[in-house]
Amino acid sequence: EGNMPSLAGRQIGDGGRKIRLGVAVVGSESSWRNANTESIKQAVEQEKQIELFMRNAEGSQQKQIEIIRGFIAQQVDVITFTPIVETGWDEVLQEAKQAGIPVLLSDRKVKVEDDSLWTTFIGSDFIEEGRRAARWLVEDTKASGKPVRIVELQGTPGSAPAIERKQGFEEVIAEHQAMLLVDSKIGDFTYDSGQGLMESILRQGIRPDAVFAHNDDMAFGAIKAIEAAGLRPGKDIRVISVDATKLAFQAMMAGKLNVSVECNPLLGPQITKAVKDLASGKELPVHIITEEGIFTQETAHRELTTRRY
Ligand code: GYE
Repeated sequence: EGNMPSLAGRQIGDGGRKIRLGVAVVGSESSWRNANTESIKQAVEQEKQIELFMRNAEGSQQKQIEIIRGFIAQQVDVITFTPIVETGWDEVLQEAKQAGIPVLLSDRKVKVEDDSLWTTFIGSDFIEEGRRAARWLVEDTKASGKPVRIVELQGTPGSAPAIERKQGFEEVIAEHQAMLLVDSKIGDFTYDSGQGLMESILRQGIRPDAVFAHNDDMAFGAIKAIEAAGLRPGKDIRVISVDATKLAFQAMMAGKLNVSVECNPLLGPQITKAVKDLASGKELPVHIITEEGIFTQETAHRELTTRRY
């Protein structure tokens, strides 16, 4: 930990100039993402101590690397970014470290040789989210005693949430003989990818008992495709997703989505707190993990009124 960049003694924050925070968001692929970006903006707006430089990588790792390089050249005090994929960050994070700029990972993790290249990860436990999705399905189907044929719609290849949701889901279904993953397709967390993948699955004549989509938007696309094929989503084919956005609650209340595992996008306040702690020389924990639940059609009603995203 000793070689971590430190802001102490730079005369920023309390009593000094503002803390310059560079944020490189990953894109605008889903409603979860839009809520996450908005949360960061709003949290910083409420902080008189922090000045925000926010840029959107629009789904491109190359662009995100360029944005981070721009922040380094601009000499921001802290960099926060959501790595679109896990790998390929060693070089640019080395550059940030050499410039003495601490890096906070927001929402998604990285795999790098040297973990001292980043300071703190703030976000969810994606493996647990995958397990929760699978556990629900095991519970919901166990009375039937029949095999459960599952198709999976994966998020952006190489991204932490796609890798880890798959891992957690598979870990649980492996313990149950009746659970059969008959197909797993690669999408990108968008509505369109969910729709297109589900269409092609159904066109091949596959009629699964359940679809596990790695996020709500892909599940909504899949729901559309299931309906277009004359089947009833939520009944003929169970639909399971992750995120639990407002639209997911509406889909659950309409009976089309069976369950959504919560993934909280409202990370802004934790990020601004971490930035202020850094500026005042406090040591940050390596992981700041969000607490989350799971919502079904039975509990959707209660939550819908209070959901902000
Ligand atoms: O589940 C999905 C988004 O990284 C947790 O990215 C995030 C995921 C989220 O596009 O909707």
